[in-house]
Amino acid sequence: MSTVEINAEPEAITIETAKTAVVMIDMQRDFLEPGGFGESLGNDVALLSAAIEPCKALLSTARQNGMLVIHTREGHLPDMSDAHKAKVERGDPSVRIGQMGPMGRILIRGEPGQDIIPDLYPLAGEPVIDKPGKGAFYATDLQAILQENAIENLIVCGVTTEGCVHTTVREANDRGYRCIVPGDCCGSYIPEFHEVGLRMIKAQSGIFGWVTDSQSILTAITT
Ligand code: C5J
Repeated sequence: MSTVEINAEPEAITIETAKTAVVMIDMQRDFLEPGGFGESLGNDVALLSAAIEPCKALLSTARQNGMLVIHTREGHLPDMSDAHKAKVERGDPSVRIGQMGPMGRILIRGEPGQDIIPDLYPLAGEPVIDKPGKGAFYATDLQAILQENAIENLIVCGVTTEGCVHTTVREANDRGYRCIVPGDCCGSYIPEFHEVGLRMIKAQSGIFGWVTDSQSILTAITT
């Protein structure tokens, strides 16, 4: 473990790797895989899967350097007692949360489509947080896990940039965590939202955090 400086915007940031966790947000089959729920809605999943290789490289380096790696999956209990009506009752009734999709019930825990893609699958012992909301802190153990591990900084990757990544970064920022977002490790079905989402994080002297790319993090950690 070491203290490293990462090239980032709006400015470089120095972190202790021992106090930094990598958080992989919702890299789930239904969002990323051809034939999944995301694609069935007419989305181009290639816009999301471009993040897989950079995430793989980052995960590998983080693991080799003993950093804490945490994964999240958006999803609800099979009885949907944790799914607000306001979240469920939108869009075409046949493709709502809980309905049968191409890879099982949509966004229901334990269904094949709700699981993490094989390329980024958690290793034994890495925390996997099933979250009912967009943000990873809402109704989960995330904060307790971070506190137990004395974590101060988060490297936040995943999908979608403007959805669950952004909500998590905002929640983390309000709780005092420094968030570093490698843009190439994130993705959105709407490229404009990806770009603007990243700009919003680093605007106003880093109002929500720092934006960088995977190579800058790998270079900082490995040299
Ligand atoms: C994620 C969503 N993961 N937008 N979900 O961003 O519903």
